[in-house]
Amino acid sequence: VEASIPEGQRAAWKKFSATEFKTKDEFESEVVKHIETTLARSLFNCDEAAAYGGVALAFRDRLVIEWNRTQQRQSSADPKRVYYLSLEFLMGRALDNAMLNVGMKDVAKEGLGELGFRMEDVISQERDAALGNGGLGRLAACFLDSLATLNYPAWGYALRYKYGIFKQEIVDGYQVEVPDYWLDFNPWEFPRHDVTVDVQFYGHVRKYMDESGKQISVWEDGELVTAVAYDAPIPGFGTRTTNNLRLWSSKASHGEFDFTKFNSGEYEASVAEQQRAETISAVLYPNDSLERGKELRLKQQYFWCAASLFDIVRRFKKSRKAWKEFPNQVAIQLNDTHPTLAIPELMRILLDQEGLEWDEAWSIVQKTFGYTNHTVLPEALEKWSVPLVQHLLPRHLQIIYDINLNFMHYVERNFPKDREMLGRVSIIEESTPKMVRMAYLAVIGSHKVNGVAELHSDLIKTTIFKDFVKIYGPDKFTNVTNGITPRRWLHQANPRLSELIASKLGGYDFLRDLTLLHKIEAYVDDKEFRKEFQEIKYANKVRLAKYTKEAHGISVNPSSLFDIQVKRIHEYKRQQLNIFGVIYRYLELKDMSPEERKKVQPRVSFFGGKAAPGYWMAKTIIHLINQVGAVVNNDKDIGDLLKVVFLEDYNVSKAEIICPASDISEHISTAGTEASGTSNMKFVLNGGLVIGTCDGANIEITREIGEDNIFLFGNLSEDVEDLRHAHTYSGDFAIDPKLERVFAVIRAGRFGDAAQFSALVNSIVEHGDYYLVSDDFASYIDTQKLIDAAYKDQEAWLTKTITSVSRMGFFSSDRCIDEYAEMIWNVEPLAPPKQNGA
Ligand code: CBF
Repeated sequence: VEASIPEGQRAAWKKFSATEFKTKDEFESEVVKHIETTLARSLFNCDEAAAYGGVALAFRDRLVIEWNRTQQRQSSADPKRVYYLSLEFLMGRALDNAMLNVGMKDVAKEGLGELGFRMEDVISQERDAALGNGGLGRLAACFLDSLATLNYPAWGYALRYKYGIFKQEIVDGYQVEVPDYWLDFNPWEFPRHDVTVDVQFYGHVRKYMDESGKQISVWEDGELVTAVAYDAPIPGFGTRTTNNLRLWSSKASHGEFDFTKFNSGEYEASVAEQQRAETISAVLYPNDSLERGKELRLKQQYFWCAASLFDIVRRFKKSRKAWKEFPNQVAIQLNDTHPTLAIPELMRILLDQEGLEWDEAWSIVQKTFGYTNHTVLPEALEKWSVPLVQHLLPRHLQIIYDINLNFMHYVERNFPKDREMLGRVSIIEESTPKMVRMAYLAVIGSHKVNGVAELHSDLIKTTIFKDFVKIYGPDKFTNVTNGITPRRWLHQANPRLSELIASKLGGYDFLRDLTLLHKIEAYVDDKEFRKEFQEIKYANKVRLAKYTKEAHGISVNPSSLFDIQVKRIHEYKRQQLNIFGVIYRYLELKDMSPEERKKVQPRVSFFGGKAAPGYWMAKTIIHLINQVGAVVNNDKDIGDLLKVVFLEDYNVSKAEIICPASDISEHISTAGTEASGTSNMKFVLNGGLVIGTCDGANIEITREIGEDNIFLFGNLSEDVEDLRHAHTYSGDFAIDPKLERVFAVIRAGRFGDAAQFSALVNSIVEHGDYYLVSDDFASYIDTQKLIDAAYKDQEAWLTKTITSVSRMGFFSSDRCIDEYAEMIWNVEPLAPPKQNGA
């Protein structure tokens, strides 16, 4: 490693090199120092927010020491590295995670007590880093945690959005979006003003022949925007490896401020360029499984890909290895199609800047990239219009056309009889305007393509990528079933359960090897264990009930069955099925005599999740949920028998309170639409059961925990297309009578102005019921009845939950990362050297 301090002065450096706090007193001294100096507060004006700042900075110092060491170790060993390109990293809060991974939380808790603060209050001051929409972004965050924990040399690359996903407020039952100023105080990031990349847009391409007759392409003119790196340390658990998440922020390339314009009185123009440049990294597009092509989004994608690739190539070139070694040093994973422009960008670098021939460059590119598909929904598959790409990235469009031409030749040679195949698989869709199909480009430019659960990986091979399986053979396609990090989703979210498990397994090794959980199945009949397990669930329900009261003023009884559906609001996830089911339950309760009601299992239906701001139907579903809540929760006949709660602004830190508190959680997507789902895993790992369709990872969860421990219902994915066809063409599509009853009361205005909900109802009654709500309604209601009955037998229920937890070992994101490393990346861990006593 190159060092800037000369040999003679290193002794002094080593003597004064930063050290970690090791005792309570040292911790307190660090906290007070940071509060008094870094934050300029004192004994007399230190609130919880300042205390959070002091503690976060004290822990950050510890992190940074290991982070520097890890980066030095990786630079000198120069192993193959993984680069995870994801436009979203839904990190949540960092402090609690840092304390767990770095250790010393107990010491800190005691020290904080001495300084006059409670740890929980301080932790809750932190704002979520909400740089993601939902499952895809949270998966990326779990993967970073696992990569560091397993000592893989890995970097995450994304954008430093000034505003993360919007904050959701519910006003009169409607979702209202307000900005999330998460960067107001963020102690976890380090601006690297010396690490910048100038990214080019627009302009034109000039071609000429050099002396040797080789055609040269030069991308000229246009506009430059500077990418500035901001780094965040990602600590592993039980290891000193601390990896890096690099986020790019955009700024004008010619400085922030144009003095000439200012001096001539053009005050607004003097900062306009800066504002235009900053817009690129200003907002996270708040869409999940729904792509809307906007020029700014394409700009974001290229800006991020170009800066990241420049950085990756710069690091590779330091090793002075030959270009053919690039894929042996670099594995780039494309998290969905969002980073697909990295493929033509790497081609551009290799061809135009490094002078490689096409074939060599293309072989390097294909060996370097892997692509993860996260959805088969047609509306979520990205396409960009050719004129837009031509305008913004003229050289890339040429490269994409060349990639396509070579690919077309290949297909033509291998499938000369299947003329239509060319049109079907072409990267360019011959529409008006022509479109670039990003998923096809990602498949063609990668050596492996994976889905995220078994059913999903099978489906992509028989639907969207069917032709590509014929072209490349099945081996190019693989499956890596998603997982979650047990550090956050068990230990942090549910410390008491984690402690109980540790007490039986003789320590916390299960947090690094989740398959060890199987050993707790031996305690399924152990009275003490059962009692404590049940008490923990109850305490977690009390915690959620307290939160519900504080945040929403709604009292819920923790002895009720807690039924939870939290995730993005989307028709395919079918929150509408759930709320229609709640209405049906309400009508049945209303029909009952007081005596009959006494026999009923009380239930609280919790919902949570954001709707994309432009997705009207999803917003209507939120509105209906809130309207139903307003009626049901105030109905004296009903009392505690049924409550409906919409938990506002669902995010990662709230999920940490919500997931441990469920008895039942709902994962009820139309079969074949949810690629995997990961909250299903979080709920089961925390001792809740699932009502679900045969979709995504529900299927593998069933395989692992056993059919007796899950409540499955609904049509199967293989029948979905036929049912849809029948709705449209057979003419005898009849709405389920129970659902019809629900619609009748909605139409009668029981939950407010019926007109507000007519589009939602009509999507089922008149417009073909694409998501099969009516087809699955009866089986959903019947299954909910089974759940009520099963819950009455608390002992049997407890056995199911304990058994399920013990069988969840497969769903650790550590397992996923090892699978990616072996099947896709071909990378090895680089463990830190053992320290004394470690
Ligand atoms: O693979 C992670 C998750 O990604 C999505 O959220 C996505 O954005 N496409 C899917 O909808 C989830 O099923 C999946 O778990």
